[in-house]
Amino acid sequence: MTKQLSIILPTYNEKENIPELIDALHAVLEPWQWAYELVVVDDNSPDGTAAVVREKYGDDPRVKLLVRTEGRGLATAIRYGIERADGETIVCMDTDFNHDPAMIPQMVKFLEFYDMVIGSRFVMRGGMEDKFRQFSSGVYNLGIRLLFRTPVHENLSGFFAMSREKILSMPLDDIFYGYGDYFIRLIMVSWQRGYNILEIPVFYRLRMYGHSKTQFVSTFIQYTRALLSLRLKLWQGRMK
Ligand SMILES: Nc1nc2c(ncn2[C@@H]2O[C@H](COP(=O)(O)OP(=O)(O)OP(=O)(O)O)[C@@H](O)[C@H]2O)c(=O)[nH]1
Ligand SMILES: [Mg+2]
Repeated sequence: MTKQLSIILPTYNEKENIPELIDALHAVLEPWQWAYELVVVDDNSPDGTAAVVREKYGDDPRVKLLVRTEGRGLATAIRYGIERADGETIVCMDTDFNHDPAMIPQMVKFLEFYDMVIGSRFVMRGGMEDKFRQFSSGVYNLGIRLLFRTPVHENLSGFFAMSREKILSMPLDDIFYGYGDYFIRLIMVSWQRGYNILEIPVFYRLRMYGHSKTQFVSTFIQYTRALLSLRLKLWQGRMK
């Protein structure tokens, strides 16, 4: 059944965060009376995240639990969720409270006027509680802007809203692989297509429970490789 809104929630070992996040999302979304669904895409987390969701929300028709038993990875999990979502509008977000659920109504509303709305730490009033991460992500984003000559301040958040139709019209195999670098590719293709992109300020709180899956040095190397390969593909016109 078609819905207005699907929130894609990729999880890996988020058993403490996900029930609190689902409750917080319901509290934020219920007053808007949108037909929405929360699509949890769990990669068979060893901590039993899926079992927690099943037990607590098994009877909640607004929560759709998808468990992948083969393969793991943030970008492919997000694609998997989007392809199985029923909402006309898609919002993607992290499930550890880095991304504030309270921003979602704004993102959805602004999508009436834009093709893509990005939660951005690098526009006025945006930021991070973790100041070292804020600084290093800021420098990295500056590098991305120079390399691709785009005015987008935030290429790394992974917190965004877009119509499902527009996402599915993208070259999905060329975008959705790797980790958070998929988001850079999604933005660049959107930009290249002339989509109107709006950045709204978001402030990242620290992850509530559990551990980060991002290792600073290996992520830096992976993203830099991804950037250079993307730069080459765009120059060669191999991605549209
Ligand atoms: N389904 C799925 N989700 C994942 C995978 N890796 C990470 N995630 C989720 O992706 C989101 C971002 O991961 P994080 O570990 O928070 O990465 P980060 O935000 O860069 O790092 P911290 O906030 O410092 O922990 C979280 O919601 C994770 O649960 C994965 O392999 N599969
Ligand atoms: Mg996080």
